[in-house]
Order: sequence, then structure tokens, then C-alpha cells
Amino acid sequence: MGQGRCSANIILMLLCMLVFHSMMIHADTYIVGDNKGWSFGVQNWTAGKTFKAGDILVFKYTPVIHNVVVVDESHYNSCSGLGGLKYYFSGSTNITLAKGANYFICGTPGHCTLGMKIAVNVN
Ligand SMILES: *[C@@H]1O[C@H](CO)[C@@H](O)[C@H](O)[C@H]1NC(C)=O
Ligand SMILES: *[C@@H]1O[C@H](CO)[C@@H](O)[C@H](O)[C@H]1NC(C)=O
Ligand SMILES: [Cu+2]
Repeated sequence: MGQGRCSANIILMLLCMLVFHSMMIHADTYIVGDNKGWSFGVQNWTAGKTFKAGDILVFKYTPVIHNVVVVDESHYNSCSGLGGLKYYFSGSTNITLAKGANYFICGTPGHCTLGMKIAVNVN
């Protein structure tokens, strides 16, 4: 009796792991801007794409010249990286998308205005 109950728990645990694992597998990785990377005019790269929470954006860029600043909507629209929520500058930045609106700009003066910005909406 006791043993049967125990193996049922093990099956339940394995099922849980399986469900969790398949959720992980469904996360996709995107290279922002594809071959061009995180670059001028990348703004329209998101057009026609659907993103999920947990998907990973990989930003590839030349450090010092470019960077990635996580901003809110008003900073995205005004192209101001000052007071950004997070700042990355290593040249290869992976960001896991959260549900809701995700805004990224390059904080180098003038770059965001040249379309080095993306808005990603996750439903
Ligand atoms: C890119 O998106 C911006 C803003 O939505 C738009 O003004 C512009 O015309 C688009 N450019 C192209 C090449 O589609
Ligand atoms: C970022 O994502 C790329 C592509 O999936 C991967 O090769 C790389 O190891 C990741 N880097 C980090 C720091 O997680
Ligand atoms: Cu830049």
C-alpha cells in the first residue's frame, strides 16, 4: 500500500519535470537585427514577430561605440538613455523578455534617433 502511494508521487514528480522542461524548450532565442546585429535602423526588425515571456534577445554590437539601455516608454519615445533602468556595454548582451512592454535603446548620443531602438511587446 505505502509503496504504491510512493511510486505514484514519483510519477507525479516526473510529470511535473516533463511539463517544466517542455516550457523551457519553447523559449526561443533571437539575434536582434539578425546579421546586422544591434545597429542603426534595427527598429523595424521586430515587425511581424511575436515574442513570448522567457524568449531571449541577443544583442551583438561593438562595445564602447554602442550599448544597450533598458528604458521605459517615455525614454524610448524621447530617445533618452539617462535614467535608464539597466545599462549593458559588453558587446554581447542576452536579455530574457518579461511579459508586457520591453524597450531597449542605444544610449550613445544620436544613435537611438537613427533607429537604434526596439520595442518588444510580450503578451
Ligand atoms: C520603420 O518603422 C518606423 C516607425 O514605425 C517607420 O516610421 C518607418 O517608416 C519604418 N521603416 C521601414 C523601412 O519600414
Ligand atoms: C547568449 O545567447 C547565446 C545564443 O543563445 C549563447 O550562445 C550565449 O552563450 C549566451 N550568453 C550568455 C552570457 O548567456
Ligand atoms: Cu549605438
